Amino acid sequence: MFGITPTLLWKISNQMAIWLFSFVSGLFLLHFSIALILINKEVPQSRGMLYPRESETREVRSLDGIWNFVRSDQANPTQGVREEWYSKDLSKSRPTIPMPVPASYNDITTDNLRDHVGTVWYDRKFFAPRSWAVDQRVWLRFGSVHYEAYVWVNGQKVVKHEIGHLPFEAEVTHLLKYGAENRITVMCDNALIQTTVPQGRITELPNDEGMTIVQSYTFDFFNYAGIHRSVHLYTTPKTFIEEVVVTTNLSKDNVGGEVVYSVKFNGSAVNEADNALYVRAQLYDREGKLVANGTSDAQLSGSLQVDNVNPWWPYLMHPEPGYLYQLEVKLHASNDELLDVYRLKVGVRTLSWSNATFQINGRPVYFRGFGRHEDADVRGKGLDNALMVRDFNLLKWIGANAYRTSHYPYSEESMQFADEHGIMIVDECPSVDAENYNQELLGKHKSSLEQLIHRDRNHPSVVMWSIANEPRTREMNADSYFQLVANLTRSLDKTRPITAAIATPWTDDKAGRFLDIISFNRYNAWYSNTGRLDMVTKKVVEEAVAWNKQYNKPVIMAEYGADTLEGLHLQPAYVWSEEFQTEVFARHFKAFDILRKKGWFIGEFVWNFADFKTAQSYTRVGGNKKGVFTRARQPKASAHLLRKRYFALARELDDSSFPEDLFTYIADMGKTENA
Ligand code: BDP
Repeated sequence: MFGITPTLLWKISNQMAIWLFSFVSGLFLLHFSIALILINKEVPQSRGMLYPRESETREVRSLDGIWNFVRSDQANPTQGVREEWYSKDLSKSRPTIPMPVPASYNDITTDNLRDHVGTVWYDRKFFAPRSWAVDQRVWLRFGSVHYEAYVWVNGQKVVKHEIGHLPFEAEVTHLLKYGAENRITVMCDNALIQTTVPQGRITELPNDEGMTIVQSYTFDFFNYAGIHRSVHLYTTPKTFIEEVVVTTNLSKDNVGGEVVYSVKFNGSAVNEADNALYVRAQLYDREGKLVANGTSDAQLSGSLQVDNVNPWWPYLMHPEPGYLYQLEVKLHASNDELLDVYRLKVGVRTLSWSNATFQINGRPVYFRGFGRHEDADVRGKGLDNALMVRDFNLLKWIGANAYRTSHYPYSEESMQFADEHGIMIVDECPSVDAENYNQELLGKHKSSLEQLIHRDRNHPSVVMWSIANEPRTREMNADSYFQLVANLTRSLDKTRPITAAIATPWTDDKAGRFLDIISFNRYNAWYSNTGRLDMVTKKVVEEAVAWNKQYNKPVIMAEYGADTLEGLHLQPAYVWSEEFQTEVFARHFKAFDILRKKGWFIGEFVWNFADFKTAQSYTRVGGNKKGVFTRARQPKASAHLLRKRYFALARELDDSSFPEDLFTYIADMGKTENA
């Protein structure tokens, strides 16, 4: 057991306490207007968690595949823990069904597993080779389990992790049977309450059979759950490289590059007196040529100078975008013995920002991109390489240079892909629609950012941290809450600016002053003035100007769009039709072009890249249909329009050329066509 009574019952009572608290504090507020005092407590520091990579000192083994699966009785979510289902094969406690890993479990079966609330169980067997018993450590790592995970190996507790979309790991060296079969058991809980990130509510409601538990949430995507990303076993030497942090610099003319690294090791096998470990760092270019090397100082830090450097540039900003070097880190003992080797990709680039611009390698950036979701038919939020590669093909086809990981951290594999392809990422933590600010929520929100930054700090593609989506920033406490969240983020990474996507009207917002860049979400002609295409351009311009005036910071429109049913054509444009989405976009483009001239408007992000699933609602036909692509990743009419705009912007701002098929031949229009 994990020392606490897991999960749902505890959560429900916890939630009731919070309701009670907000009710009581609500009474107080009425009479005395006293704000809840939020205390800035330390958050736990992540350790290790380097992406698992093979090397001459490390082995990596995937545990992906078909696992056994059991859902708990919704009314009895802690039964499996009380009855110790983890102590033997799950099939001995309950009939199991096959379940793919990685995948969300919700849409796999034909019964209503989709709407299950509470705990589910997974297990599988694996073999630990005899060779692993000698002189090394074995680690068990999960790319992500949503929302909360409890893990046992051979019936022994290993690790507990809360908050989805983030990796966690634990050493299992001492728990494995080597040269024998082992069992791994995972209990996963999807319940969201007022102190989880994101928040939700659990209510008990009468149904035809008596009472049932219902999960609700305000955010607009389906609460997919399960083992969403790969599960790995990997080995390290006893004394090993635990962390590598890389930052980069460029000379003014972008000709000289610098890679600054700092390494942490871990290892009980190291002699106490032996404080003379050192690191040899070597940097290789794309062709595998060694371009710089050096030896660290005693703190295992150092820097490498790269002459005639190839900086990392975003897609279409340079003929060779996404240039990556390979950094090879070798940990040596004082007697020069090679202890451990870890390699990672490094992009050499600088970021800078002011109250009007955002620059990469000294050149101003204008973001043309998307809000997205990790979402697909059948596998839900499960990692899917085919889908990921298709999405990057579409991003490049359409000429985008950026996306926001709305509304949670995306897979590590997709971050690596973005590095390779020069796609800039606004990296968002899992806080969406935050409200009823409380101390416990603050702790978890901060922890989600700490874990995110720990995971993603070395990615050149990550150019900004988004600390929340549409938090209720007019609420009492929003200012002290976001001050603490922003301060923590800044203390963890000074090299990237901070934003949040805000939908609260600028007049009521209490968070913008803590950000470096203001992002706002607004659905003109959709949620406000539905259908009124004549009420878009002016409103967008006015709102962006107001945000800029209020905070004197660069402004991005982080969401705009319209639900569109593929194949529905209505002329003149009418809501839900392809014509309407196209027109809504065009009216926004006009506003963006007016705003671009003002000097501080730095980006446009369409909502959404593709259609995605949501909770059931009468405003959603099979999910949110604001995609420019369908859920099957085929273009709607608006995609062709957006493509023309994004390439036109790239040509105007970054001098890139048009793809040959951008314009369809219509007639011999001389210079006007494909000029
Ligand atoms: C915005 C949210 C986004 C929703 C979108 C919509 O940030 O998650 O999907 O609205 O309603 O407010 O389409």
